[in-house]
Amino acid sequence: MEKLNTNTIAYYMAEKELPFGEYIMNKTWKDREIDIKTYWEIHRKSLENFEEFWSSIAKELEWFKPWDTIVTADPAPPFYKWFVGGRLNLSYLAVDKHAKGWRKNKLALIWEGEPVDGAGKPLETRKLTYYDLYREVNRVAYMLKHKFGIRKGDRITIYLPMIPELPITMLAAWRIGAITSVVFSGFSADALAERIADAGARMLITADGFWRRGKVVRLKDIADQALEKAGVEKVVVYRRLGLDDVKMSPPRDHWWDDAMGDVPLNAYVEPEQVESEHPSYILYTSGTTGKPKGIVHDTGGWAVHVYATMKWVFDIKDTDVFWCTADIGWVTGHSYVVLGPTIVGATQVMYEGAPDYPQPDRWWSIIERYGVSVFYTSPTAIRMFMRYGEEWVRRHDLSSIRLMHSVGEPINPEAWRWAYKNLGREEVAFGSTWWMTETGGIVISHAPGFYLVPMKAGTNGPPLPGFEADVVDEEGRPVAPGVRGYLVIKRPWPGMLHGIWGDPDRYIKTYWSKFPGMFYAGDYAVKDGDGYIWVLGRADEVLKVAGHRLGTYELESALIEHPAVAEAAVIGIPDEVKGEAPIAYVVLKQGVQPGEALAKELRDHVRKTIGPIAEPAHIFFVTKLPKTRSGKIMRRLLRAVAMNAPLGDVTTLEDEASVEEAKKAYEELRAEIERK
Ligand code: 6R9
Repeated sequence: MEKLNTNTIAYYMAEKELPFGEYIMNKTWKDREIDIKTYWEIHRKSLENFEEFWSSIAKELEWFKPWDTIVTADPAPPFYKWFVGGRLNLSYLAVDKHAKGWRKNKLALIWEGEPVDGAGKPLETRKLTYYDLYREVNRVAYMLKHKFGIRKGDRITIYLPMIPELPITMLAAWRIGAITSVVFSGFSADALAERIADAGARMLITADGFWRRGKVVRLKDIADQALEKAGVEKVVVYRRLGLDDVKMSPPRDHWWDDAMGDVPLNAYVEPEQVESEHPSYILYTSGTTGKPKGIVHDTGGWAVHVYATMKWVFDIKDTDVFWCTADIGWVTGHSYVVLGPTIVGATQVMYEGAPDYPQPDRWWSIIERYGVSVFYTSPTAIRMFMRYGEEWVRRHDLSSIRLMHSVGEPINPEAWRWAYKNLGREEVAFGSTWWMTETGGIVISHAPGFYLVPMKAGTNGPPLPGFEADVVDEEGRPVAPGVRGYLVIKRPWPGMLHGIWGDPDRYIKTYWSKFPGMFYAGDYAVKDGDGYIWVLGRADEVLKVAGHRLGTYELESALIEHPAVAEAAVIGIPDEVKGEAPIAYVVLKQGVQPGEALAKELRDHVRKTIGPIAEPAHIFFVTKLPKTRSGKIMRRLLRAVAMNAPLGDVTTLEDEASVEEAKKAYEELRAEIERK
């Protein structure tokens, strides 16, 4: 059988105008089933009464002060503000509300560390009730406010692994109106330094280290390298491992335990009643050009969006055990680990380590042990487990799962079917939720908690109620079914970004200029005859490696930094497991000799400057890169070469020999792979 991957299957269907999958419906969800025509009717009504629709949902949350205006553009579009005049607090909604009511003793968090004993049993688990969480959030808020003088609007950079202290610190920061900037613990010192400096953070919260695939990652050492380039006033270090040789620099650095030492167990910090449009977090994400963008989110709009989608998309009930496998360093973890489950008072699972450690059934054993019922994961993970084989799944009873979704990249129909059968017994509701850092929450998805339109293997489904997403052509006109176009959102939505930190012009230019009046997502998509949207992948120079967003620009900058490199071009090529893998074309400086050793050195260099996820799968040494006459690298041609596809329009190409060279390099690699 021909091996298909994420990108090609969707392109293939789009290009050949094939029917986009058959309807899939199961007995279990029969009572929620509606046909697509009925759904579009509901969707149309939600847009007709757009403001009332969203305000009726916002009313389900507790506000200290109700809003005067549902949505307005201030000073002008695209600077939208939601629930203006309203005041609320995320930490209050996430913990106080539950700790004061009947959920007080309900489990909020079941955490499992990576290490296991000889029999494969986890060595560390922690369980926190909503009352425990409430107490810890208050105590950390007390530390931030009274020990370190953190005030409303101050930025705190958080560089922590997947331990309970990560969501606790975020909720504590939001309690006092501080703005969090979480940096993925897999990122390098340079990436951390850049983010600390851009956000102007007063404080850094990190850990001594953590476990990953049986190895210790010494996080504070990496943080120290970053702090040489970007300073903060205070650093708090959580002892995750108890390493005894961690370098501490007083008076800047404090151990978490010392800082928390005399904070009373019953410390209480009044939640700051922040304005709806007050920023809650900055999250850096890759774009087409330039340094990562600090995407800013508000408080009220984001809360409403996340709350609504927890109900519609995940159908969360008090009897559920929710598990979103994403790291909190990415947006999925912000919305669906930190805020989503807590705002609805759910019990959730959080796991520190690698999915296949110590062996490929770790996740299945977690699901079995805690009875996970709603499961949110990524296509990369599913494809990895497909490779390991069904035997690993069959060792465990996964019958607790009743609903699943995937996120982060397109899911190929094979992976969808595999998961539907092997994890979901062909009984679960299962979709692929499209959204991005900029949208703050899910936008296009099946919504089994609401009504369920028939599922199809690999689709994202129709836009959720209250969201006007569409696929348009170059002129901004809706495309016909089966025609590839650009994904846009045609009106503001509650969880939308509130700009780019410190760069309003870039906000307008990146998202609102390609199609006036519409948010441009940067994705290619097609609609099928039912109006279901199938997102195909990025239309710009952004890679999705194992669901993690990386800019070609960032990888190229990292390579060019190396003294041997003159020029570099990076593209993503389809990868069976990761969706995409970066490959790099490198032009060396005069006199430098190419070779295996240098290729390895460059790969390591990228790991070091960005993080292990960014490591190029291959480095090709060439003497020139394909460029336009005006000097822009034509990555599109490199991609065509790698995909063995037609080159398309080459009239602007300056030197055809560059493409020939890329072809040759690629053919050599192919031959080498075949030899092996
Ligand atoms: C949530 C998240 C955003 C980009 C987005 C698109 C891709 C995300 C997807 C999907 C197809 C899905 N993407 N979910 N593509 N189907 N269900 O991943 O945010 O890291 O900002 O990435 O991810 O290309 O534009 P982020």
